[in-house]
Amino acid sequence: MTADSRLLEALKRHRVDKTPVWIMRQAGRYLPEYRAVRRQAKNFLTLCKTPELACQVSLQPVQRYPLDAAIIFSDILIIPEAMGLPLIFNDSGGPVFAHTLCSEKEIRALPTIAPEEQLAYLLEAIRLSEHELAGRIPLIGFAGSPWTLASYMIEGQSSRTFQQAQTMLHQQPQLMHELLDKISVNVAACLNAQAEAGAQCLMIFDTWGGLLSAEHYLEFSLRSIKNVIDRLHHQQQQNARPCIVFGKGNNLHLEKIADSGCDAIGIDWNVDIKQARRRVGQQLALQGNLDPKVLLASEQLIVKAVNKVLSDFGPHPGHIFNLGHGILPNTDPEKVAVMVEAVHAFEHNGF
Ligand code: 1CP
Repeated sequence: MTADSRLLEALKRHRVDKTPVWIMRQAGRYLPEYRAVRRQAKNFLTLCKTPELACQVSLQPVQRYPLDAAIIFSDILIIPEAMGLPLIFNDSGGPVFAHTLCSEKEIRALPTIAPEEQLAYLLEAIRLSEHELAGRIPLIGFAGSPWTLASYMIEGQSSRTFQQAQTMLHQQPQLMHELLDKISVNVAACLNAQAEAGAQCLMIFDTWGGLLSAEHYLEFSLRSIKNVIDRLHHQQQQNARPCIVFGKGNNLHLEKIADSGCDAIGIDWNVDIKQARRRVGQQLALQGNLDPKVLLASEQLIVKAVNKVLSDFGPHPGHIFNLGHGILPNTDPEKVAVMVEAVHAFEHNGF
């Protein structure tokens, strides 16, 4: 079986020869070759907006390791930027919006974007990467969940609690819904355009859904994710690309996420993967969930932890190995090689 079919087959819950593996944030700061290109580009957004460079860094991890997927190098915050919010990345790499959304008037005035125009650089980077990959492995396109994007647009920067966004949700829930609906339309348009440009799999990063209470998660985060997925299905019809929904802190809601129409759920390292599979495994695939900090340990401990995730999942179809969140910038690239090799070497007893 070629690596090309491995990820896509696992997403259909078909049996595969080896568990497919890729790594969230695999193109990034832990790789010296990434840091070199990043220095050359001077700033992070220029890197995202220069298709040749974005293609080059998307391919770096798959040139170094036998990974089963590439992910296009970009960022979730390019959609808010395309919606008119000027974005900068400060020296430590953190995003900052110069102007934050606060009034009803501003939210009502937010535009519907045309990805072919405002995100032309992303679509070109996908076409270039697809050309270079030449069908060897699939390319993943992605976007942030509407709630996660709204959180940054209201807060203006990263935060542990996103209090401004939470305040709007609690004081003006209707306005929050309006904002989420506007973002959902743009997220779906961006994902559909990425599929059209050649991405064979799509992923939604719901990084901050876990900050919400159970009730609010369903009403504000999952509802808008479902809105996005409905629009993907509607526009892609026969040729639908599989969609993975990753959520940090989503353990409570796996059954509900499984009903959203996605093909796989990405789980973080706090989820018990054995139980998660029992809860939803008959319905869709699971992606995850090695603690990224394990890659700071010795080689022996890494192999042991990889084997535990795989044996906990068990000899069932529908597993995509990944970390439970993005790889840490201080990870030794040699340790990543150990992890990838251990995943591919693993054999379930009796198979
Ligand atoms: O200077 C640098 O190199 C900046 C570091 C960096 C990188 C490498 C940022 C800034 N973004 C990225 C790339 C990126 N972002 C990818 C690349 C593809 C890959 O190899 O996986 C992806 C998928 C993202 C997605 C992303 N950006 C998310 C969701 C995923 C997650 O980790 O939960 C989020 C929340 C962002 C916002 C963002 N962009 C950059 C940073 C440091 C952050 C996080 C800010 C925060 O902690 O709130």
